[in-house]
Amino acid sequence: MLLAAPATPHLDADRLACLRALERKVLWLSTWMIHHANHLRAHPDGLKVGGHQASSASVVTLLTALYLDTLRPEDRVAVKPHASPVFHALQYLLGRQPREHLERFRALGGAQAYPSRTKDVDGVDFSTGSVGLGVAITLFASLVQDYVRLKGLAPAERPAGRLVAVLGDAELDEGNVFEAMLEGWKHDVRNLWWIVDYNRQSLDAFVADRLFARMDDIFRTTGFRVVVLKYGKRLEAAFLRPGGDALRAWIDECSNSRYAALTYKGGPAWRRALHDDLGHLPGIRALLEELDDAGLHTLMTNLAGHDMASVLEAFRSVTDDAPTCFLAYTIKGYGLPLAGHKDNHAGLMTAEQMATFRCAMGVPEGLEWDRFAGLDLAPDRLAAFLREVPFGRSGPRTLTYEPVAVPERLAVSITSPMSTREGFGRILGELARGDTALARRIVTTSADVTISTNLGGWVNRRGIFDRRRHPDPFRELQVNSVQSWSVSPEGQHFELGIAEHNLFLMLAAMGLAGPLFGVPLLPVGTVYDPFIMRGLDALTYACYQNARFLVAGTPSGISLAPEGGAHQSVTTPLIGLGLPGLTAFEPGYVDELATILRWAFDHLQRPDGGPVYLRLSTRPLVQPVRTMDDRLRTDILSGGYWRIPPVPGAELAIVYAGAVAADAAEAHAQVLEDIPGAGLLAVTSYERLHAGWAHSIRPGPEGRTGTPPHIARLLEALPPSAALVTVIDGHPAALSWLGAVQGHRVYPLGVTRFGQSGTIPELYRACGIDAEAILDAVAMARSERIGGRGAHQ
Ligand SMILES: Cc1ncc(C[n+]2csc(CCOP(=O)(O)OP(=O)(O)O)c2C)c(N)n1
Ligand SMILES: [Mg+2]
Repeated sequence: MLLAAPATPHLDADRLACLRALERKVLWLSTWMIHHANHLRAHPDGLKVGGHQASSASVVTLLTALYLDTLRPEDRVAVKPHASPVFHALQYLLGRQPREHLERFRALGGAQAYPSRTKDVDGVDFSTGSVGLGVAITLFASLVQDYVRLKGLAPAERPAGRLVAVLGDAELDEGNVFEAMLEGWKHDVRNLWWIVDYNRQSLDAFVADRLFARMDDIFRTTGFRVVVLKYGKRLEAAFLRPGGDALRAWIDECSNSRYAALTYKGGPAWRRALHDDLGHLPGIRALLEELDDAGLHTLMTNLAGHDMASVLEAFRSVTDDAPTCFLAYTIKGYGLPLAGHKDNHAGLMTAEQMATFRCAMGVPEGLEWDRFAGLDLAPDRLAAFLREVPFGRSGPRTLTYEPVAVPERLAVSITSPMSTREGFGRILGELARGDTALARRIVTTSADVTISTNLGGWVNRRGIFDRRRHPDPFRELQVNSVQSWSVSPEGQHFELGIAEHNLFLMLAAMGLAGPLFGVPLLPVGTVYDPFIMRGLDALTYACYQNARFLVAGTPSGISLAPEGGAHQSVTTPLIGLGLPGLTAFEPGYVDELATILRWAFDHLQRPDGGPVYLRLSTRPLVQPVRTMDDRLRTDILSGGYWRIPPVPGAELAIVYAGAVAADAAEAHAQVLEDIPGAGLLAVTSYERLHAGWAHSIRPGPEGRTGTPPHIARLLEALPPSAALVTVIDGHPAALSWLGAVQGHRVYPLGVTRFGQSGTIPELYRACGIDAEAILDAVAMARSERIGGRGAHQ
């Protein structure tokens, strides 16, 4: 016996019936997909496949309402990672995901465990997986949408979309979400919907009851409208009956864990609890008598997040562009025997439970993948409904766009001595001067270090972006300053607060402007190199989604000198070397940097391109006077070149990367006195050298092309007995692998402890990367050659 849900007058009954039927199907398909992957596919390695039946069930109504009713093609969505099966089931119903991919959920080439932009075929807008990041990127993507639209860059026929995140409540434990909210508030973010699947459970635990009492304050404080979806239509109707106020108060005061435990236990447990606590009220006694156990359970679990009519009403009630947080009460595992159990996060239904569930869903054996089997509406009617779903008319979710032409060369006036950081500022300053297509598509951003990373010149010319024009009182009052930064919709620089996480999420969002909004941007971000760590998960996330951006890390290494150890980066070369998809360079000289930057602007736009990281230094170096010929250019871009090639049979080479170029050259000049033919090898990208080498030894059609990798061609100039002394202002492992290419002995110098304040000579001495340290290593290499490895000990 069920308590009837009241009709909602302005919701078309036919539409509601279709949505309810399809909601059932989405619950079935997502649960079945996980069950199939775990129980019905062969697993030779014996590993559990996993999948999240409870997390998925929790969000079925919300996602069904969203995808089959609310979303428009221009909207973009980040779906909470553990709802991947629900997302894929919906795309399957819409004809955007082939059945084989569902059958291969969590298998190679099948639907991915967590929605993936790059691996899934059914139009994932934002990858998710590391909780909190998918939420925050929607905020930055909304700012980027404003940017391209206010500049008239977006296709005219394409309306502004909503940026939507459907998130688990525990994602709000991630600090990065709040960092993003503050930044969004500062920038007056619009068109943003965050829909919280508020099941009050995380992986291990129940969300603290007290926490969410504060949550809507936090949202409102940062400019969000909060729409709470708490009780469904049945419960709302029950609250209007005699004793209804007490019933509402009872549920309101019920702790999250008690409510969940009662949900798990079902009708008899609800009856006992209500009888004990409210049985003295005649209205409640009447209710308990009227309903059987199943009806009582349905009533007591009728939260708005599972009530299609309530969800549709809430979504449709928002018609303006104010950022909105929907706090939707749900039950983890709703509709499944896992519902409410405290251990349900990784819980999987047993074969018996699944068989019972299949019967309850009316799905005949053998028709488990059928789109409509077991539903009480005719397949034709449902198919017709699905054909009309607005989101279904999206076309490909990844938009195509024309790349921007990059000139053959980037101009830079090189003075000597000069640092690569200064060179970077000058190249951008030069670009800012001209009204080229390239300059128009560059958008810069920095987390409060615009001036100190030398972006000031660019910003002086191109201005700061904001949705609104701002006056500049300093200029009006004629206060002298080298920074004259106008703030307007024409600006091309996004000024962010210090949070590096936000910087990388912004770069990720900017770097997806092409596929998301049809407008390729060339994002350039700057960050103090050591603080890459501060945003590392977001940088990884950006690379994981193949967002296209360039980030310059500067200052880097102990070469920063007086600023001290907290600001001196040590391990960033290894990040550059190791992050998949990221191409990393550490140029020593400014002409190398100009060559690399030009290449990078092109690489960012290529189908097989990717993001680029430049590790730049504040150390001024005397610049070489030379012509950049094709050979040198190619070598720089391939990762290295002989500044002084070794003579045939030379027994030693000094290999360096970045700002230690001067010390390497000084040591080399001295070495020549004893070893006349010694070589001096400049490494501009340990990452590219390593990638080329790794690729060449990889079996299969992609690798072992027969062409030796660039590093092998360079090192062929040395006999196998030669030694390499490598040096870098960073972790020595960035270069020490070079010995494995041709079997050369390696003496790797670099920084292996945290730095401190001092002068460059003092710090280079202390960390063993100055010319003297290089010469010591050379002496060791020579003695070992005579006496065999270890002879110096
Ligand atoms: C950054 C990060 N930390 C930890 C995890 C592991 N993890 C996966 S889901 C989860 C809890 C999620 O709870 P909630 O967001 O409430 O989602 P629900 O399953 O309840 O819908 C955790 C800790 C993760 N995916 N990402
Ligand atoms: Mg949760």
